[in-house]
Amino acid sequence: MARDADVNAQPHSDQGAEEIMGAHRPVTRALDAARLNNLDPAVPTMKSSSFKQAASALAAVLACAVSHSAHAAIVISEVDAAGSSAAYAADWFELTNTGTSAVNINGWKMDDNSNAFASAVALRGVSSIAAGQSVVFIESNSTGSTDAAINAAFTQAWFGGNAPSGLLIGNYGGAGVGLSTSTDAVNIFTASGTLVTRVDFNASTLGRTFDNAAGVNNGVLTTFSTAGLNGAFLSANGIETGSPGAIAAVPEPESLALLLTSLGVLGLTGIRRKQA
Ligand SMILES: [Ca+2]
Ligand SMILES: [Ca+2]
Repeated sequence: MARDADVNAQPHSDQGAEEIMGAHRPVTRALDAARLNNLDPAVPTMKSSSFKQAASALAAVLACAVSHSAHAAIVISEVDAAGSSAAYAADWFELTNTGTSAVNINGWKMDDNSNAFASAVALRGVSSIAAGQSVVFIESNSTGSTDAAINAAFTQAWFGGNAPSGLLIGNYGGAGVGLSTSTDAVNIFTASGTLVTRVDFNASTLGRTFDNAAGVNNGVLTTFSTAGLNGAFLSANGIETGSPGAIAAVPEPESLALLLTSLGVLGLTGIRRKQA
């Protein structure tokens, strides 16, 4: 029974605290009401509700700006509508992240010149593009069952079977999308249907991809890849010229070492001059 008494004692103790706290409540409520009605001089002149609305609107604008800037960094840097005539028999395009941070492309889609999210098909196999990275997306079927074979044939044709380390290949495919060699387009959408970037192009030249290292957005591609420019080279099988996986020449290990050595020599020369 003593135990019951102890248990019962607790609410009494809480009640005591409530009574003490309760004495301050009217004051707290009055302060809250004053703040809400903007009577407190410490609060900015804008009404609390308007301030909250403005703050949330600003947050939305900033979130949109950040999201937009991340998307704006993605360009369709190369298109090969004549890839279907190549040994690997598949068209492809390349996306490059020209920004300074990775862009999550989960759920992103592509469409051709029907220019509609409703008819767009999923980009698969790649979920993020690192800053400065160029990723190749090769056309396949809608299920992905032919991806591996097509990607291997592509790697064989362009790189003799040995793709450069870090080369990322994704795929897409389905009824309604296909890049025509006469005239067509590539549209890239986010998972929610926002158009990220798009390009149009007219007649293709067999054996040369469209080079868009310049980053044209919502315009017509007119430049064909030329070996030695913007990382373009003649494919290993000697059929096509393009730059899958790059938008600039990647220095060979030997030439990079030579460059670093030259810089080192220049640096030493500079130090010697200062000392002289
Ligand atoms: Ca088409
Ligand atoms: Ca390229």
